[in-house]
Amino acid sequence: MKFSDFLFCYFILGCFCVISTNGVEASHKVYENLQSHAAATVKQLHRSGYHFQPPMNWINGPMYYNGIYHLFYQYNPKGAVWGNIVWAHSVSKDLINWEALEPAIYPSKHFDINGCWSGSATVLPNNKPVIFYTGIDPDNYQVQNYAVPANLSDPYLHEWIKLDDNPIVVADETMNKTAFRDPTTAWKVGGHWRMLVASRRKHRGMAYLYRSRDFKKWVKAKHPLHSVANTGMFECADFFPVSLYGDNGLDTSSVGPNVKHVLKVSLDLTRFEYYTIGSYIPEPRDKYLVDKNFVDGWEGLRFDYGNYYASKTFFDPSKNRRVLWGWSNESDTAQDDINKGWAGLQTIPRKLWLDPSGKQLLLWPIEEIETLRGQKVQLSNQKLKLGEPVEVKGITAAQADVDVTFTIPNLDKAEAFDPSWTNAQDLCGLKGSTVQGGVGPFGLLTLASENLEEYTPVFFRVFKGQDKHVFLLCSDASSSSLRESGLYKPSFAGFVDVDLAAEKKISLRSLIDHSVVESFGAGGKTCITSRVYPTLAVFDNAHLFVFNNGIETITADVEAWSMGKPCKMNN
Ligand SMILES: *[C@@H]1O[C@H](CO)[C@@H](O)[C@H](O)[C@H]1NC(C)=O
Ligand SMILES: *[C@@H]1O[C@H](CO)[C@@H](O)[C@H](O)[C@H]1NC(C)=O
Ligand SMILES: *[C@H]1O[C@@H](CO)[C@H](O)[C@@H](O)[C@@H]1NC(C)=O
Repeated sequence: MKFSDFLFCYFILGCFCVISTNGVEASHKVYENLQSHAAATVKQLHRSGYHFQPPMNWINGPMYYNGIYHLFYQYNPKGAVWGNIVWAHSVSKDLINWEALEPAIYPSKHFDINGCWSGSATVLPNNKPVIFYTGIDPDNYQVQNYAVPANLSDPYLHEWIKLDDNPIVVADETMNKTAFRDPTTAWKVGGHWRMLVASRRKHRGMAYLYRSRDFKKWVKAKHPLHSVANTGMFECADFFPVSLYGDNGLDTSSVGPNVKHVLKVSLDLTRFEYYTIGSYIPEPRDKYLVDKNFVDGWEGLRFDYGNYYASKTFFDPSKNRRVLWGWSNESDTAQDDINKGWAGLQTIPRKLWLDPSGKQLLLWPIEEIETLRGQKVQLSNQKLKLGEPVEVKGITAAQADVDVTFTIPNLDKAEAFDPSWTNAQDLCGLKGSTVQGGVGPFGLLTLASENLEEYTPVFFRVFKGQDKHVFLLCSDASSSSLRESGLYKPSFAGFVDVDLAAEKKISLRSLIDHSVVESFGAGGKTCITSRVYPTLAVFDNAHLFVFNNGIETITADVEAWSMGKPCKMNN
């Protein structure tokens, strides 16, 4: 079977969450009844137009090498059988158009015979790339392996070789051999390379640190780089530097006085990711000190407060930026995925850098996505009065890029903030888009049917806190579909750290693509990805509105574009 044929065998999807939840234990939910029915055709309803949509994806190691972007992702060509997880491989020159190649890594040796799970790529200073990945061995233990390109002159690096000195890292007696995975991109300071492997010790999330002089013999450091009590298993750890000044990215080995470090972990138990920012002190012994005032645990900052997991960053030297890529799973059922013939997508890659405040990161869709912008409409100085939504007409609302700046003349009418509202998602559930407020809710009604039977609102709401205003950004799926059963419709939300005293403006950008809405509040301070499945608001019957259900009148300046399809989309 050619790879392009089995790209359409998408029935493994139900297992995705299981890989990460339970490793190889018996509790795998394998949807056996679903395994053998490939969808005859890929259903177009709800399929995204401009997002990368492989059959199944869990970012392994995005990489830039000699002018080409490589995306490796987790994929099972044979259905839901655990042992066959391979590294599928696609290449691109612009992060927009993609070409699928043969899988880069698949089970073939004793050290990965039961699976080739996530990992990372590192480009060594001699311009040679190396992949680290987790192999599942005959005992179902998780071990760390490496692979190198068979032919460095091949611009696409089709073929990868696993050398016989694998595995390079195995869990020792003090560690859990079935919870030890996802090696990071390596970095080098002084004479030593370092990398992390994610794990757990009872309920403590662990980021074990390994060091090597020659990139082959790796020795576990006496202390993990970081660990956090009561988080549960860490997965897909990512550790990278950000510049204190400006928005340029840094090579993963950068250290120095103008550099901060970020540690991100995906939490298996909550199915969310969180990050901290801190200082990395490599010598004499590696220390990562989280800056004051960061929450290190389930309530910490997130790259995205919605459907977003297993992300990885990489340094893109061609544009001097750090690029983040995350996976967004479906919010319908496994049976729906079988019927659709596909599931899961990659969010639009995001450039990532440190906010000037140092208190958080900023994320913004890579500029290349703007090349897909087509027909443009604009609404200037549009007054938004309580309960009078205004339609943004003239674009394909099911596949669009919308950028709005809201001007709030006065914050006096903001509702009082109850300090017990610590959970943004609960608060959004309580104060939905139709619950009248003082300042807000105002924002967009995306993927809306003409008469608003269905809509996915993305909106701000402002509260008066004890000593400052509190901004909430919601992306609420609860009214997204008339379909009542089998859909997960959370009211995703995050707080937005802004001070409107001076400017009185706040921006919102949403990338809308049939069943995915990716939103960026306040220039990328708070991001939320929602997956929704309208029944009426599909294709040309989807509409877009700006709205305000607060007493204070808000002004909106809207720019919106129809979005095109890339020429080459992997399949
Ligand atoms: C390596 O790749 C180059 C470029 O594609 C090709 O010309 C050459 O034949 C390849 N070498 C081998 C040994 O396959
Ligand atoms: C090791 O990890 C596995 C998978 O997460 C878990 O089921 C098991 O209980 C862990 N063992 C110990 C001793 O913590
Ligand atoms: C995506 O799917 C929803 C609905 O099934 C689950 O609730 C989430 O936990 C899941 N997210 C991840 C990261 O697996």
